[in-house]
Amino acid sequence: GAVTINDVNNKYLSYDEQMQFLSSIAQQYPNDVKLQKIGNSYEGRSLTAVRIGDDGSSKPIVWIDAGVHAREWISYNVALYLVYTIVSQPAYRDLLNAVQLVVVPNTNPDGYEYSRTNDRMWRKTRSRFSNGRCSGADANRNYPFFWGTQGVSHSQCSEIYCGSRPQSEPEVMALTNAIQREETRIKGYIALHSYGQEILYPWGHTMRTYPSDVQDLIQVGKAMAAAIRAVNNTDYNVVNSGDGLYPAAGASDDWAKSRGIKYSYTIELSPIDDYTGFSLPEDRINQVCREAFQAIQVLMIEVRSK
Ligand code: ING
Ligand code: ZN
Repeated sequence: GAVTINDVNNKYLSYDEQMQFLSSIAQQYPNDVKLQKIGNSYEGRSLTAVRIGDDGSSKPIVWIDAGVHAREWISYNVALYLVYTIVSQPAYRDLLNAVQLVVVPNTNPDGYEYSRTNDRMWRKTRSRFSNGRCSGADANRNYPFFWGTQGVSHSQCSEIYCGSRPQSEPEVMALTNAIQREETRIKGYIALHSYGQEILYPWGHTMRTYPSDVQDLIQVGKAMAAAIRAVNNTDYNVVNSGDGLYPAAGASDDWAKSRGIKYSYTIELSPIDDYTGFSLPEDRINQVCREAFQAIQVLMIEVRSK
């Protein structure tokens, strides 16, 4: 049968089911939701951007993408929940009139399907390189900003292989092209990952180096964390990704920030650090979705007033 919000709230979905859900939402809310194909994955799956509240005007945009790392399953559900909730609840009408949202719910469909069917802990894309022994690159090390410098590997078999060159991955090429087409309007960017319950801000390519407006990033990051805490007392830490986690060059949020997108973050969703890790039980999906939704709403409100 049809894929419903009930499914999104209660189970992990295949790529095809995710796309079915988006099609049904686009059919149900034709004035609010437009599906835009921004490219193909290495294996030829469509990369879909969901444009919400795109009325052809020059409203500020908040851009959300999810699941660049295949095993971080909760991120896909959070993105789908966001699409559904923002268009189906009248309370968000005003916000959508002022701010456009673009959501790419699955930025690595090949890796995700591989994680579902072959290797639950798969992280990378599934591209093949010439003379390659191993498949895939870490798409979050493949963005063209300080590419290949720190916290990466140049070995094809590594989990953090940065690719043969910047944007070697078709998924990264598609995302950077799509963002650059409208980058002057994009005021907020969040890459959804898991896990760790952290709101990470740039720069991540090295340690103890921050954008000049880092205080603004921290302030809005803390407002997002407070909104999450208000739901069920869940704690998200606001930290610099280079200092708090580890330096890693070629990540999407660093690149977005380098393009002038002021509020650029990576959110590490739940769990925090328990034994479930990437395999968050399905009965916890809904709460994580509701929490992340509140954080994204904070960012939308912030850019609206800018
Ligand atoms: N974490 C991110 C990673 O790509 C990160 C952390 C984000 C590092 C941004 C640097 C910059 O390793 C996960 N869980 O993937
Ligand atoms: Zn990740």
